[in-house]
Amino acid sequence: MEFDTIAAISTPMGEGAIAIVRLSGEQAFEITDQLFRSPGGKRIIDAASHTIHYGHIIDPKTQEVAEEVMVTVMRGPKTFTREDVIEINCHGGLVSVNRVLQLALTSGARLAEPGEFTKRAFLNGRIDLSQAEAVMDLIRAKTDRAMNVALGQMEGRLSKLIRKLRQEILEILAHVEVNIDYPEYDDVEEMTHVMLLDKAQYIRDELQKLLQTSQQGKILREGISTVIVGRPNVGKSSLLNSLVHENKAIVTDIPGTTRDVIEEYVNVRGVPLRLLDTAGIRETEDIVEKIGVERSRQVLKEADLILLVVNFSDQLTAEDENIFKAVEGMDVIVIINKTDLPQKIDMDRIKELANDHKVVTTSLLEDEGVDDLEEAIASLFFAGSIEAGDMTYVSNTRHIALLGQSLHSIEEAIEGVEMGTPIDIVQIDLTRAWEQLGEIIGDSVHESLIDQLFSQFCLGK
Ligand SMILES: Nc1nc2c(ncn2[C@@H]2O[C@H](COP(=O)(O)OP(=O)(O)OP(=O)(O)O)[C@@H](O)[C@H]2O)c(=O)[nH]1
Ligand SMILES: [Mg+2]
Repeated sequence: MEFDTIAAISTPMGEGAIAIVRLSGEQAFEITDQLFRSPGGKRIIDAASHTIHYGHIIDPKTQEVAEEVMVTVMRGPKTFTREDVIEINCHGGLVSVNRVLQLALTSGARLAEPGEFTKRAFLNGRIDLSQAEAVMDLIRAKTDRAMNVALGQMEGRLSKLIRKLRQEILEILAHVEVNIDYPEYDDVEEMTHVMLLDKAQYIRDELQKLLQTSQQGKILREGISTVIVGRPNVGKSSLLNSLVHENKAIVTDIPGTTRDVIEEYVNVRGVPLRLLDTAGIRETEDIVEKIGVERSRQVLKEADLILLVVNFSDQLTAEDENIFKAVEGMDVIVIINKTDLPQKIDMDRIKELANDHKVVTTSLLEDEGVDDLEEAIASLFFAGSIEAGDMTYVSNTRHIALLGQSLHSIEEAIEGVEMGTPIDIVQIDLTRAWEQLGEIIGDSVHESLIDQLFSQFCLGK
């Protein structure tokens, strides 16, 4: 396919040692040649593929030097997009990188939309849709494990599995076809039914297995949304700081210190947590604190895990009890903090309130009990350890939905066969399952979906 030439800054916005302006498309080399001057007068268009060239970017109108650069030349199809690709490595700050981009744009390139480079890689057949989505996950991966999942997907592990299952469905469909075409042979029908059930059940089991990984996959990708709640001053922010091993949140002895939700990513024994420290929950007249308390209540609802902190050295209050009530039915670890101080808390009542939840005692001031807490978190989620490396995890919401749909279609087909439904009805269910799986790898996707998907990428990718 032929597309116009796109350009974007492909490195994060902000100060860095280098920043890269990337161009992709038929005119990438010509456009660069208008801007680039090498000391030896070499032209990019004559350069060998996958070579790098020193020189300057100049403004073609004024001949003023804009930036000192290294230009990487990559000829399609051996590139990310399969098109001709130029990467201009700039070393200045934001201003000069932007100037280089502007010059590329005034010389004939078009500003790339978010994800457009990856979209081209997909449209030009270099990667399939699930691989393209993995690129996005890779950029966002918060932990090593999430990175491995994304890498595995990018290498096409999921695609391979999906292709295999689709192939199996096709084989069943072929048999069904024979059955419809030659209904006079009784034994063909007999065989088709047995085979159909057999194969469909196998596919159902495989889909179920894949879906079972999706919970963990999602966790690996996004982190377990973990909310620290409790009354003011019990040590919530201290807990966040302990878990991230850094003083990220402000800790003071003034109740109501934390006013807004603080978010940090942390890896607890391989379990990725998206940790949220919240404002202590209490009745308050302070308008700012009130908003903070309201936010605490909101994030609470979306949490995968609650770390509920109470004060060992204080009596339980109605506020504590209310917080326990608010998290009923959720995954909760109760943390009794400040054990270095004299006990005032009623442990029997805590046991009643905690119910089945795990209870951990800590003194964050003296750095005690944090190990136990980490252990509790890890065992809660992975019941031991998981082998992220060797499994195909499904972590993408769109993939999970499609897998669920195709599982449903397969189940309908199985039910149909078992109930003796006419074979052409069963055929419809099977075909649907085949299409739904196809959507995961982009074999039968709508164009609007493609646009929407790629627009979620960051600019320049
Ligand atoms: N003695 C003792 N003090 C602690 C312990 N953990 C925290 N503190 C102190 O308790 C006070 C409150 O701690 P924070 O972590 O700010 O409490 P918080 O729950 O975030 O409070 P708010 O943000 O106001 O809701 C600070 O002075 C901490 O140093 C502990 O284990 N023992
Ligand atoms: Mg706090």
